[in-house]
Amino acid sequence: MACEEVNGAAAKIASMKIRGAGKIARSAARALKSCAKASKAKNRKEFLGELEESGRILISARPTAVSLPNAVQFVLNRVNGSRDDVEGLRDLAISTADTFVEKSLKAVKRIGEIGARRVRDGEVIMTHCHSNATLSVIKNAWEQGKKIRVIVTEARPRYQGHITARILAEAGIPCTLIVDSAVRTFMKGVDKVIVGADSIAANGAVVNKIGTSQLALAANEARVVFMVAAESYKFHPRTLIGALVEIEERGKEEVADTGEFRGVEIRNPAFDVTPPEYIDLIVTEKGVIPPQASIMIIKDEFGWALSGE
Ligand code: RUB
Repeated sequence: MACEEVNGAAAKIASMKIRGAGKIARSAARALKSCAKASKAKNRKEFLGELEESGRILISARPTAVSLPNAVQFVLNRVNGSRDDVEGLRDLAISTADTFVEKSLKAVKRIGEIGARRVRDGEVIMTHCHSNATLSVIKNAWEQGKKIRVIVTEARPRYQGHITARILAEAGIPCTLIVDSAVRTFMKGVDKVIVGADSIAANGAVVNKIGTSQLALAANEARVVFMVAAESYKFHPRTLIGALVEIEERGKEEVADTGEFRGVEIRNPAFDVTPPEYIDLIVTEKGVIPPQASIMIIKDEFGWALSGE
């Protein structure tokens, strides 16, 4: 049986109280840590079974951000690989979950430092939705004294752009909030688009909040640099062997009052895919890569041999 924290974290991820690929990953690692701490398992088999089950519950909370299964696998792979008794496994699960969270936070910070080098004084940046990796780049550039300005899309239907706009305003960074459909109108005055990622495929395609690919198209048309800020655990190992990233379709009621639109089909895909041709660079904590080098990050992070294949 999974512990309360695991069920609680899974429910918060599903309802988007916890959201954004990085935060989702860290909360899953923390939930596994709580599960390990609280476990009353009497032997290895029971302990590993509980952790496996908790991992399954967490992974099934939301399908698109690969950071979630990657975080769970990070902990499970290490624990499964140990021959220790229950107490040893417990300590290992706790320390591995802590390591994941620490590595993740460091990665976001490092992406900020590396990405900010690509931002020039006076630039206008456009971003979409709310991405902590993107904000790390923007805040770093600002703290370096670069007088940047940010255009933020609202990101219907959940308006995560409002979160970004508030954070930028609190930091004193000039920002303009626009509706999603105004992207092309504003693109002419933009120097760089920076967005986050939920999953990056082996071919460099980036899965991110619905509407991201529209920004990419408009940026391509206006010859504006399109940059993605993403930690290496956002790269999807199974795309190496042809797996497709599942695009989450959320409830219709997020889009409109269903009672008012009887007989109308309402669709609500939460993410879309931006092909590598529209992406100039991906900033990871390991450095800047062209999207076509995504396969190297996957190899470096996960190896060629994928578990379960
Ligand atoms: C959030 C979203 C973000 C990425 C990256 O979607 O698409 O751009 O998750 O975020 P949702 P971060 O709000 O549906 O979770 O850089 O913070 O990991």
